[in-house]
Amino acid sequence: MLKILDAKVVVTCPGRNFVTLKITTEDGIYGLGDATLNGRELAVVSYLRDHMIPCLVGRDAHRIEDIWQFFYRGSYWRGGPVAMSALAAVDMALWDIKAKAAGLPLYQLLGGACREGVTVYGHANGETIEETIAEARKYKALGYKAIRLQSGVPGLPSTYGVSKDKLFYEPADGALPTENVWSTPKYLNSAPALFAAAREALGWDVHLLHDVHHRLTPIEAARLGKDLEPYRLFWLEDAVPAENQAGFRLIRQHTTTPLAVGEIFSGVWDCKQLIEEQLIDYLRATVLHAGGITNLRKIAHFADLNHVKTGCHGATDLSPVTMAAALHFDLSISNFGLQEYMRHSPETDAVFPHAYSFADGMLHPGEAPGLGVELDEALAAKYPYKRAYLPVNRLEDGTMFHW
Ligand code: GCO
Ligand code: MG
Repeated sequence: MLKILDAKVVVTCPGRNFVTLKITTEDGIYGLGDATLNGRELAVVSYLRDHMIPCLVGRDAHRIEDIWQFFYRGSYWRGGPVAMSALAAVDMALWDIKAKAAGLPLYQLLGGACREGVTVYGHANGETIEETIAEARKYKALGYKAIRLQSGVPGLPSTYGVSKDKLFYEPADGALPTENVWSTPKYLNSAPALFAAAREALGWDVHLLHDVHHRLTPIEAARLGKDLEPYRLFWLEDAVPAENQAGFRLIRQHTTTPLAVGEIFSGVWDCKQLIEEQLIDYLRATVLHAGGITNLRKIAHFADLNHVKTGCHGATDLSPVTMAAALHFDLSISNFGLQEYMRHSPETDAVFPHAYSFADGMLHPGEAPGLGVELDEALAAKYPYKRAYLPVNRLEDGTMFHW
């Protein structure tokens, strides 16, 4: 028995908001879990503080599956991003504790390494095609084997994925939501040209990816997939909003461009049909928003049976705690595909010192016991929470649209 003595939530904003759960046991071992839900951070804080922590204290930290079931099956109102992010934070912290108690890096408890490292993709973006390609060249020079390309859409004032700061992309940019403008015809006319130019300039020995950010209908996505086929994308991400899983059938019938989806999924019920019918190639669900390592492992095993690989979300709104958890997970599963990696700012890295490191296009979680991430609480306290929203999107005629 490794009794849980206490649990607390730390909110910090070293450039952006992060919510961290720290669970401490009677033996003095503690574990960290990330509970950050971009733009809705304080809802998860309340879920943890007001509803979960009172039930955690006194339990045996070793009983991870039972605690997971207690909070999932045991709550009448279950699922959804707020509850599943809170549950993920508890789960990550418990795995951190268990691995620290065993004196092993977490991936060893998950079955050991299936590969030498975790291949990652970086983000190259620019206002113009030329700018985007110049950025992609920098990633190639750093050793990246896979690069996501996003470029400005001519005729639109701003475009998803094209940041002011090339290195540290941060979409949650306003104390109230920023309003963007979108045009599907303009986008569909410009996206294939980016990849034609990129193949010409970068060659074929680098994987190229693209994120549509949920903005097309299935038939539009089918057309884009077909237009991009000559450029052999590694994946086309979030081509349509995924609420209607059957909608992917139509895209699938028309194109061989590999499909990825799932960064906003909270669990298997968001992707059961997508996996079962093999309508996607890569599942982007994360340890954080999909209920923790315990839950994501089950989903990944189910995906493996259906020829679907993983491609965990790894944007900067997931803290280094999630990045570490993802790396241990990625290293240990058989059907790993690719991991997203957007570097955190130096301020964030200082608040969360970590054992993972990048070399030759791969990340490795390191050999520190547990997740291998610390939280510098004194430094965290110097960066108080700042309200920040993700943008919203309207069509050119003013109609509210997906962001
Ligand atoms: C990605 C994502 C992010 C999200 C962000 C929202 O592929 O990395 O689309 O950029 O927009 O994580 O919170
Ligand atoms: Mg995305």
